[in-house]
Amino acid sequence: MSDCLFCQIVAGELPSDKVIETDDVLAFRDIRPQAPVHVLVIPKRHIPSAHALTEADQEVLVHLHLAAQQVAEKLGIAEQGYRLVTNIGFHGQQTVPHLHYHVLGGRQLQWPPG
Ligand code: DGP
Repeated sequence: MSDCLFCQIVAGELPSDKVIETDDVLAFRDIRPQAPVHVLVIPKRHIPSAHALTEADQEVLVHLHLAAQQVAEKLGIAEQGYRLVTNIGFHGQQTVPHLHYHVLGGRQLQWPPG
């Protein structure tokens, strides 16, 4: 078993509330939602963070981004708007070291973040 939480979710070793699944990407609801819609979109292949992406990852990055758009459409937040966030490292408060977009919406979000 992988010691990466999100790799375990991809492998089906841990349950998740799936929203979208393709060959390359999985989207599932965040266990601690910060908005009425809070979905995590991850590549199935382990990439530690957005900062670890390289030119060789162009295809997966496109798939990840398009899946985030599809989540927003599917859950009805695209028209009113939403936020895509990817936290990186310690100061970015990344807690799971597997690249993920947060798709947040369904209420008026605030800016700037804390
Ligand atoms: P971040 O802090 O940016 O690395 O975001 C990690 C998110 O992952 C955080 O919002 C909570 C969520 N999370 C942590 N463990 C689980 C889990 O087991 N299942 C699900 N669905 N989400 C999780």
